[in-house]
Amino acid sequence: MEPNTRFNVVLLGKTMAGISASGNTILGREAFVSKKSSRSVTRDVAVESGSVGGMEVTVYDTPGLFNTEMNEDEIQQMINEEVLQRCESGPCVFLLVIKADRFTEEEREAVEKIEKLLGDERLKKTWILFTRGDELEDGNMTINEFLDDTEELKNLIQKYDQRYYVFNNKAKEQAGQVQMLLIKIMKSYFNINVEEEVSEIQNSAVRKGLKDCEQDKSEQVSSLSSRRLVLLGKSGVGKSATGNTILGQRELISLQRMSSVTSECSKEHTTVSGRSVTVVDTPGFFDTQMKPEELAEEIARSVYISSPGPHAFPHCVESNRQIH
Ligand SMILES: Nc1nc2c(ncn2[C@@H]2O[C@H](COP(=O)(O)OP(=O)(O)OP(=O)(O)O)[C@@H](O)[C@H]2O)c(=O)[nH]1
Ligand SMILES: [Mg+2]
Repeated sequence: MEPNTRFNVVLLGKTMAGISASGNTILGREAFVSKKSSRSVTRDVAVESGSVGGMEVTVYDTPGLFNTEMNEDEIQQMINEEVLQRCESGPCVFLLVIKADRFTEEEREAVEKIEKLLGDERLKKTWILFTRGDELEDGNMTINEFLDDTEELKNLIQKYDQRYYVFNNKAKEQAGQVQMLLIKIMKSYFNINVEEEVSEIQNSAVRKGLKDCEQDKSEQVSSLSSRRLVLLGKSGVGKSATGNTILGQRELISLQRMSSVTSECSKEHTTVSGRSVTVVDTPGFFDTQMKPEELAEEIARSVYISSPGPHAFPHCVESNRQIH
């Protein structure tokens, strides 16, 4: 990702799935018209931008399939010309919006049509975005329990290599769920496959101290090659301290303050269990005092300086806090 490029997020789905509402949740404002109606509300592509957790994001809202006001050819042509031919000038992700509700024949057909419209290459950058997380919660159901109930949805998620997320578009506080989605998308965008393995090493290092961890993991990790980690997270959660723990040294400045101490990315190397580890510390992702453009540029630079690209983006959160 080049510094200063906007991250394009394209929302697609069946009418009434909550496409426009999800766009509003992402941007944190009423950017698109979203309402209950007997007729399809969105009849044009709408494009709005904003800063999300310091990242400049452009969101594309689209008319939903099985629209009551437009025919399928008209919708598909509009999406093709006004979205697909434009959104890929920069980094781009597609969100296929599905109601976390009964998966009917129409829902299945809508998914198939969108998949056809996107084509195989774009599908690799496509996530399933379930809406109505609030209704799942009301029914005391986790998303996993919901998916387990429907074989078709379970298979769908598997086909998308577990790239799915749940939105509650009615939540009062929405920033957390959006930031989490964005981080997941970024991790996947840079094709990170070994995150769990690395974060397990990192967690052990944090929990037990680097020495114990080395003993525990030495057999498991000795055959693995070098690793590059980019630390992301809210200001003040301990990214630099985590980096120091992994590195076993005090190279990255760590101070307990509310404002962001790290205003530039820094990179350090060490050897953990015979493996070379590079840690890139980043400015606080969310509530830093840096300007959004500067922050986006710094985070993009962190990816660049971990060249040829990071293996993982450990996302630091305080252990007593949860982001839903
Ligand atoms: N409870 C709940 N309602 C939601 C959620 N997301 C969307 N809705 C509601 O679903 C209805 C349709 O939402 P929209 O965002 O307008 O749906 P759309 O897919 O853009 O629909 P069209 O533009 O009409 O094709 C609205 O009444 C929303 O308030 C959600 O997460 N929870
Ligand atoms: Mg809409």
